[in-house]
Amino acid sequence: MTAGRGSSDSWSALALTPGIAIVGLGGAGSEAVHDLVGLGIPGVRSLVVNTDAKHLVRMGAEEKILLGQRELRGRGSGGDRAAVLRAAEDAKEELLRRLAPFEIVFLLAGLGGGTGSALLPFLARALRATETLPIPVVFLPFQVELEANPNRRENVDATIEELEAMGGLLIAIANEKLRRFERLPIYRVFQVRNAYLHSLVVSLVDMVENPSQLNVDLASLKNHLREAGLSTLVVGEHHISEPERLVQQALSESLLDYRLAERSSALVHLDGGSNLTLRTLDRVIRTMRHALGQPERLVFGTRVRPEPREVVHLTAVVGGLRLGAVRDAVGAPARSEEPLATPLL
Ligand SMILES: Nc1nc2c(ncn2[C@@H]2O[C@H](COP(=O)(O)OP(=O)(O)OP(=O)(O)O)[C@@H](O)[C@H]2O)c(=O)[nH]1
Ligand SMILES: [Mg+2]
Repeated sequence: MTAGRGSSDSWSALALTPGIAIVGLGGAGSEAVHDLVGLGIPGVRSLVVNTDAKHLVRMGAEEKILLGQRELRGRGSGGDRAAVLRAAEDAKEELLRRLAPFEIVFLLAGLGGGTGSALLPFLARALRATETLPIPVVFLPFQVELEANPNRRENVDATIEELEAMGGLLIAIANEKLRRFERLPIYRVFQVRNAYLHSLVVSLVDMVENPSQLNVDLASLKNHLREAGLSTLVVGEHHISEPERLVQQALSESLLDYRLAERSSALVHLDGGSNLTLRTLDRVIRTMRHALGQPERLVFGTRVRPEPREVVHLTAVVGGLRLGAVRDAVGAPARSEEPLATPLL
């Protein structure tokens, strides 16, 4: 039983309780939450946590938490992870009281600073000891940021190693991959990234929150993750006539080149119209199995809308990422001619 639920006797109240939260940690994480709120995330609670009071004030989120007021005086940590960790330990009970009532908590941070980098693994670990499923979402810094500052690189590597070792569902977005848009103003580049992240969050929320014909709910997601090792999330959308392209598109649009270990797995959900046939489903599953190197386990679900639809939406949790996959992405700058789309294998 998750703490904080069941305060009402009515079961319908339980069905309406927001079970999912997105939480921005530090500057970059908070800005991403701010953008996601702007794009609309119905039924999802938004929170930001920072050591920087001025930054916190500007953010549009339902709840805001200033951390480390005594030591850091609301001025940010300036890269001091140790100071942030001390503040987090002091506030651990309060943070868990606010976050543990949710069933899923997305934790967003840009790695390389002090606040987000320290808080993300701290909270992921603390939440894993509860019933709540934490989903870390990390932005990996641009190569130039790391070249200019070796301490930052150590900081980033340590955080990634910790997250990879924890296993579970991890969404990592390599900022270097955004170089494809290098002629756009910087704020637009981050908007493009956040729009992609928005589609990931909304797809996962939709998959577990709304009942479907072949259901993939929170319990099946948790069961799947228990065995899947380090996993990630991909989404795609394509015309119903080309199921193979739908899979390719979903796998290639990831903003990180993942490499799979020998034992891969997948949980696949298709959302389409009344014209979605078993044959289409079959083609999607076959292509997925082939692309992932014949995974050991492949669970699937579908939702069919009452009206016909030209477009099918795919959401997949891919398990069995090779350890080091995320860390390697930090070390490998993308060549500008390299497509954003890089297949999983
Ligand atoms: N501001 C901002 N930074 C981003 C964004 N995406 C990635 N980053 C990177 O996120 C990393 C961490 O920076 P911040 O989030 O500002 O750091 P912080 O967690 O607030 O930590 P301190 O300010 O050191 O306490 C940097 O390497 C940024 O380049 C974004 O959308 N906005
Ligand atoms: Mg900051």
